[in-house]
Amino acid sequence: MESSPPASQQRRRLLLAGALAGIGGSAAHAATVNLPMINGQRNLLAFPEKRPLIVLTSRPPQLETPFEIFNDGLITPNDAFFVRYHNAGLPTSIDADKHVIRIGGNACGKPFELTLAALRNDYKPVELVAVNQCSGNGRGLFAPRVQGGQLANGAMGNARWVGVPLKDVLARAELKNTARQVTFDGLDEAIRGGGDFVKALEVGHAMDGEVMIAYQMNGADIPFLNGYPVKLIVPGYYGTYWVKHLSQIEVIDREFDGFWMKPAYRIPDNDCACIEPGTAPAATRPIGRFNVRSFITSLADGAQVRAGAPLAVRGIAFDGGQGIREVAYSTDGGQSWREATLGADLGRYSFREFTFGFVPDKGDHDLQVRAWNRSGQSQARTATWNPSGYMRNVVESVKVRAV
Ligand SMILES: Nc1nc2c(c(=O)[nH]1)N[C@H]1C(S)=C(S)[C@@H](COP(=O)(O)O)O[C@H]1N2
Ligand SMILES: [Mo]
Repeated sequence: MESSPPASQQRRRLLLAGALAGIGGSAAHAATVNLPMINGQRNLLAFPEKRPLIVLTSRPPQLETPFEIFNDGLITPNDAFFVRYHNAGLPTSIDADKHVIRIGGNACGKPFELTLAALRNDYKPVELVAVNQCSGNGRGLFAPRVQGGQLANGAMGNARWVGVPLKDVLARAELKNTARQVTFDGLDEAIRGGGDFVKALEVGHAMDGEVMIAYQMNGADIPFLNGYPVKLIVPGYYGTYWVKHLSQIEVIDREFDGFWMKPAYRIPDNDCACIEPGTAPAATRPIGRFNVRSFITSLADGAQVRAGAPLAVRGIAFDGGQGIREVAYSTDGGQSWREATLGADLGRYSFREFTFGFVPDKGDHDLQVRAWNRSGQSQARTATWNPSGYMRNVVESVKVRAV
């Protein structure tokens, strides 16, 4: 008698091809949302393992999380987590039992192949709650507008990652003392233009003990579109470094200058990472850590509330890894500020909840929140600008009407 493969194996072999092919056809009947920007109308569609999300492009899938989901809890559910790919040549089927990460490069003394089984069995796992955020989160809100995916603020999410410190894996690779950078490549490929998506970290960063090869997200396998079966986690750093379907790691003796490190994903090399619109930066550097951000999640811009009744407001704040120290709120468009109450601390890379309450008088109210991290960094009071639409962190405004 023929036996079917064990359940674990079936579960770990995911097929995407058919599912992705079917998606275009249903777009005509899709529900839509209007993001707060000109040309902001988007379809909501359910891709494999995902609930209906905001579609920026369908090939490759680029999906944004509807903002109200951030009010459901501090952890972003796997089926609601945003998706970003650069190249249309993404894998449609991955057998995790056969997946290997090849480790080599000209500054690697002992190249080897790491299977998923070895990753799970031969190393001590670590767990970390960390935000992943696209460099271009909020790009569609830039003024003047810039080229690139016109995202509102839903290209971010917070998850509990389980995996192995990259440091422990690299310890077995016997790095040569010429080692300068480590590069990361995934299974997806370029179909045309742009080139294969490969990213690099300084060797000291790669060895800091925090950068992790994750195989679990919120207690489950990583969803296919978020990098199944393994993904690089670079806590506090923009999502561009969080390489999905990780399949190759190279330790090299030079600075890597592939397209996705140079000229892509670079910011003006100054304190604000910003320039005057229409000018060009004198010098650039690779994008790095998140700046400080905070958002009201319990009220949408334009919401109606009850005049004279206590209103409980809730939101989230995060930064690049110092941790949030304080969140202030204003109910009068930023003229006066009070301190909000911080919620549970899930770690310095996580979303941090805050709450405040007030009793709105009849009329219009401009609600704003502004966070500080533990080294005193905060948010821009007026939006800064850069040509790629990266690192938006202006104090956002939520206007409500009390009736
Ligand atoms: N293999 C691969 N990994 C990738 C990318 C990609 O195009 N290919 N895009 C990066 C970018 S720019 C972002 S913002 C994050 C998004 O992660 P997510 O799709 O899991 O939300 O993936 C990163 N990792
Ligand atoms: Mo990104």
